[in-house]
Amino acid sequence: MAFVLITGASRGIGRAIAETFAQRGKDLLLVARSAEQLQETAQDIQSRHKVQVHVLSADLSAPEGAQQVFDWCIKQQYAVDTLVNNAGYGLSGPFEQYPLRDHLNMMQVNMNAVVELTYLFLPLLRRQPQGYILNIASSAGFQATPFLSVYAATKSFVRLFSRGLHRELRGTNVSVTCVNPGATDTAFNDRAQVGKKARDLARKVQMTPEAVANTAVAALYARKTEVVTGLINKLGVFLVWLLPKKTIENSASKIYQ
Ligand code: NJP
Repeated sequence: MAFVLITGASRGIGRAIAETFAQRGKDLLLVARSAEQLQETAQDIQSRHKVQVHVLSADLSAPEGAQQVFDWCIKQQYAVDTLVNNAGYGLSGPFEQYPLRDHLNMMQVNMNAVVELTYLFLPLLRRQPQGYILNIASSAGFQATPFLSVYAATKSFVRLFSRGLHRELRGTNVSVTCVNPGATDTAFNDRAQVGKKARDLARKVQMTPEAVANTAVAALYARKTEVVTGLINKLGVFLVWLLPKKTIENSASKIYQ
């Protein structure tokens, strides 16, 4: 049986997506940097589900990261019918606070690796009876987000890339689905160094990674173009559409400054 390949599967939303596919009996290929967390995730899933799970420790901020993932699949002769581009992170605070290298590394993981993996795996997906690509973007990708500026721009890129490719592949066996979570209870805020105000707000509205994963996998199998997870995030996206950009940007600025 063909595998589901998931990046950023060692914890958070990626791990929950792995669990959701395992519940459907799908074999898994899990990628992240932390070998230990990947092994622990694989063992946990295999202890409860009759599925194969293989793991690869790879750094997708490295220019050769995506190619390394692809070469591993080819060398091991893993057939892949589903690619989940989930690995990603943010950096909050003033743009100038971070070394340029930190921004570029994040852009490499959030955008370049997504495009590279999609490009490399698409020919393999086309060979399968059914092929799926699931890209995890963000509700932050619907507007400029001051003090999370580069992250929001990367997720806007993922949204537009996904929507464009979805249309390009219409009529083929491969579909592209973009999922936009809002605040979700993962390690995201720690890695992004999000401040107290935004964390307090997130705690009030955040979804579980399991709920996000269920929505994401259901949307993938329904071959939807794009979904926003949860009612509150849907309302947020509606307000972004409705209100003047300045109003939205001022309020985002107050949250993340
Ligand atoms: O975050 P977290 P989430 N190379 O930090 C891996 C989006 N999102 O689950 O490498 C390879 O718990 C990392 O593993 P490790 C968000 O933008 C979230 O929330 O070992 N892998 C871990 O497995 C992202 O696209 C929220 O550190 C790398 C995983 O990625 C997706 O959801 C809101 C890596 C991150 O797990 C999953 O993030 C939103 C690298 N260089 C969008 N760097 C939210 N949680 O609130 C990290 O709108 N990983």
